[in-house]
Amino acid sequence: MKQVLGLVICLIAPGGLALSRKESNFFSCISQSQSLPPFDFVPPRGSNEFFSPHCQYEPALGTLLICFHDLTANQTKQDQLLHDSYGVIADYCGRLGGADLDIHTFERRYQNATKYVLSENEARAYNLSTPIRFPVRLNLTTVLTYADSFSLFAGNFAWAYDFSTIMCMFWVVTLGLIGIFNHIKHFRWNNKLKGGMIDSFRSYIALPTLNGNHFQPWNMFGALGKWAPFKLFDSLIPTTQESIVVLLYCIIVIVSSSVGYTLQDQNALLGAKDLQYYRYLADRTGILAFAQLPALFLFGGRNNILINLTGLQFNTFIIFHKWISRAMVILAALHAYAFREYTIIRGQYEKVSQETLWLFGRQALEAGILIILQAIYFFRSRWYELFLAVHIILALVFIVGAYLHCKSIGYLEWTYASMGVWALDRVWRLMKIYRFGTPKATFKLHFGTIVVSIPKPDHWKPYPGCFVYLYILSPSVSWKLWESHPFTIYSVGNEVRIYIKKKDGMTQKLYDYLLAARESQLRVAIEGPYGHASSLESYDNILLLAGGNGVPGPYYHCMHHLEQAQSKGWRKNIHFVWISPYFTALRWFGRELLALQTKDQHNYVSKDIYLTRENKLVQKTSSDTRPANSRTPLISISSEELMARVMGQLSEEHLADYHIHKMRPDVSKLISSVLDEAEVEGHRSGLAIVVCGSDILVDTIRDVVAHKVGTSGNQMRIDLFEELQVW
Ligand SMILES: Cc1cc2nc3c(=O)[nH]c(=O)nc-3n(C[C@H](O)[C@H](O)[C@H](O)COP(=O)(O)OP(=O)(O)OC[C@H]3O[C@@H](n4cnc5c(N)ncnc54)[C@H](O)[C@@H]3O)c2cc1C
Ligand SMILES: NC(=O)c1ccc[n+]([C@@H]2O[C@H](COP(=O)([O-])OP(=O)(O)OC[C@H]3O[C@@H](n4cnc5c(N)ncnc54)[C@H](OP(=O)(O)O)[C@@H]3O)[C@@H](O)[C@H]2O)c1
Ligand SMILES: *[C@@H]1O[C@H](CO)[C@@H](O)[C@H](O)[C@H]1NC(C)=O
Ligand SMILES: *[C@@H]1O[C@H](CO)[C@@H](O)[C@H](O)[C@H]1NC(C)=O
Ligand SMILES: *[C@@H]1O[C@H](CO)[C@@H](O)[C@H](O)[C@H]1NC(C)=O
Ligand SMILES: *[C@@H]1O[C@H](CO)[C@@H](O)[C@H](O)[C@H]1NC(C)=O
Ligand SMILES: CC(=O)N[C@H]1CO[C@H](CO)[C@@H](O)[C@@H]1O
Repeated sequence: MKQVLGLVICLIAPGGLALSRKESNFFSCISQSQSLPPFDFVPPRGSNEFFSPHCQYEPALGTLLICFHDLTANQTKQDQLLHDSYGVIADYCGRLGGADLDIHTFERRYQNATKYVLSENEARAYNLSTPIRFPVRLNLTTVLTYADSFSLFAGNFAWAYDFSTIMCMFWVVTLGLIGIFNHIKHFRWNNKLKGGMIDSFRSYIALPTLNGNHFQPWNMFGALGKWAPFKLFDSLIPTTQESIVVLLYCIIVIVSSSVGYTLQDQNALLGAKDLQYYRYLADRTGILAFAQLPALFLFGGRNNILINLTGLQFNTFIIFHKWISRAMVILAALHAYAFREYTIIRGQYEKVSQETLWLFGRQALEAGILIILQAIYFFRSRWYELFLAVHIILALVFIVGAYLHCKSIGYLEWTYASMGVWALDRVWRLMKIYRFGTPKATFKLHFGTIVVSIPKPDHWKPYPGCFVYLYILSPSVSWKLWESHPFTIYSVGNEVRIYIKKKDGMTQKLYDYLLAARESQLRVAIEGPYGHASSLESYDNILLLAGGNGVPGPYYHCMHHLEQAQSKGWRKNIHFVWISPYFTALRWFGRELLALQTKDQHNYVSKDIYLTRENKLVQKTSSDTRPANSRTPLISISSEELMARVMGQLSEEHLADYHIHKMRPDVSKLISSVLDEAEVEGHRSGLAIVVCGSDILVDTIRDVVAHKVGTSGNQMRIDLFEELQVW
């Protein structure tokens, strides 16, 4: 009896068949039938010893049919239940039992079997030398104890599926709610959503960073983090709202994998308590791990439809992607651990651990653990391209391993969904590249910044705040032609401009190349546009805050809204503020600054430039205290002409309409003054703040805005649109 049970378990054990309650009758009857002396049937070589007699030998099949009838007798929907059980036999016999059975013959076969039937006691009187040649009516009491065990066993799978559904609903509901509030920003009555509870919620939950760090890496060891081994613990911290979503998700994962286990003293199917426990845990965590896959792959893609639907940034989804991956790997590790213990107790470890199914599962888990380790901020921020390549290769190893692990036992829908989502993202990316084409772009080194001008096809529609991935298809710069880097664009006329600040990777190579060549025509591919078209139309006041090289996005908004205002006759307050260290650090953007000045004849936009480190320089060189906003008549000529004339020597005189402050601005005061001005001018319907700049600046502004929302009482609604992204 024990050995026979062992056989059942061994067959359904390694991967954990998806047992549903439908299959309960089938497994109960077949298990009980296995405890009889053997039937007069020798399974053909290589066939499944467990299923093939019941599929190929008439008396054994008859035994099952009689058992089904007995189990379903007196039940209201007997026909339906019988039909389900017949379906299960036909299915298993087709897949594993080596016989294609027609369920329409089952009723006739049952009738025939009843003519020859033996009682169980009679059958037990047989022994090995005289095998059973007739159908047997199994003892219903014992069959029902199996049914009990199976229903617990199958019930565990049902719990796992229910929790998977709950997790899916969790994402739908949270992201849906966030999405609704983001989309309301398109409408003017968004600006009525303020005061009391709403402000407190936004001030303490929706807006602020968790600990002052969001885009700046944070180290849990504080100051120690500067030293080598501690540097490994640098990490990016989600905002408060994102942290809450992540926390809720983790709670759901923990609850899903820990409740709903019913252990019996002795389970007919699994045996003792510890065996039941390990087996249930293994099945549950295995399915839950698989259930994470679609969201994991969806959230990691550039063309995630949810980015569009929720209005959340790609980097928010990357945060969720990271946490889902961690949960998934932990669940998979628990699954592996529990199965290992289970097979060890059953004494099958040596055998089972050599099966391909086990080996592929192991491969997937190892790939998963490696991904988590190689993706830490330390590696990602230093060797992004290497990180990405290794990440993709390991993800492939992982998903193929997961697929093969489950190939013979089911659950493939999760892996198909994941691979589908991934493939779709790739196809979408190729389509985006194809739509832009691969034009030749002009690369120019302009005061230390690389300015790229790319002719744009007419049908390609950029929008303020969007970014693209730039591929440089020129082996002389880099042979890694597949490398793509995200850059914010500014588009004017039929040209797309990108301004690249030199870092240490591809941008460094490009910089070195241009140092020699100065100006160069290189073929590029552009993948985009990506990012949101921030809906600033519904706000009366717009504050565009840029820091350093982050200026193209806010500037694009500025030009766009200036055009809109001029053509539609809007009255709005638009403030363009650029914070930069030195005046010389403005020169690379001189052409654009002048273009704004020329376009904005009536000073519709208030234009401020803060030079945070200029003062020290100025004190050393001159005592130039000319009032910043004295107008120079240079304005009348076109910016292109002016550009040609002042190239290389852009000075404060040329920027007559800009207020140039040689100080570090207090962002809080800056926002207050914008609010006060709006109050005075009667533009009370909302303030949109668009920020892009260095990580410290953006984090500071986030917290300042959160504070303002909480303390500015019944003043107007303030919304923050961050354009910086770090992942
Ligand atoms: C949405 C967005 C818009 C951006 N817009 C601009 C812009 O207009 N002008 C500008 O100068 N910079 C911009 N950046 C930053 C720019 O993408 C990086 O500076 C550039 O990719 C660095 O390339 P590198 O090989 O020289 O980097 P490295 O010196 O190798 O790395 C520098 C930093 O950039 C990160 N990084 C590198 N490659 C990528 C990548 N493919 N995707 C995401 N992060 C990466 C690294 O993690 C590291 O933190 C933007 C970034 C994002 C995410
Ligand atoms: N969408 C995107 O993700 C995106 C888009 C474009 C660019 N970028 C990246 O963003 C970065 C741009 O930053 P950068 O390095 O060019 O900037 P930067 O030169 O360091 O300039 C930032 C300026 O902001 C000031 N500043 C910082 N914190 C401040 C605060 N709390 N209050 C007031 N002023 C503050 C600094 O003043 P001090 O001198 O006093 O420190 C400095 O003048 C680049 O790395 C670029 O690649 C990203
Ligand atoms: C009827 O059942 C007996 C015993 O199981 C079997 O030997 C015989 O082949 C069956 N006949 C038909 C027509 O299925
Ligand atoms: C069905 O009813 C018959 C007679 O009422 C009874 O003998 C039999 O045990 C019942 N079967 C089940 C499975 O309850
Ligand atoms: C097996 O059964 C046969 C007849 O049914 C009987 O003669 C024999 O002794 C039995 N053998 C054993 C080991 O019980
Ligand atoms: C079925 O088995 C139980 C215990 O295993 C026993 O008490 C009962 O008498 C059996 N019934 C028949 C019909 O053999
Ligand atoms: C929020 C957002 O970006 N919505 C966009 C989703 O995609 C459609 C069609 O591409 C756009 O029209 C929406 O603006």
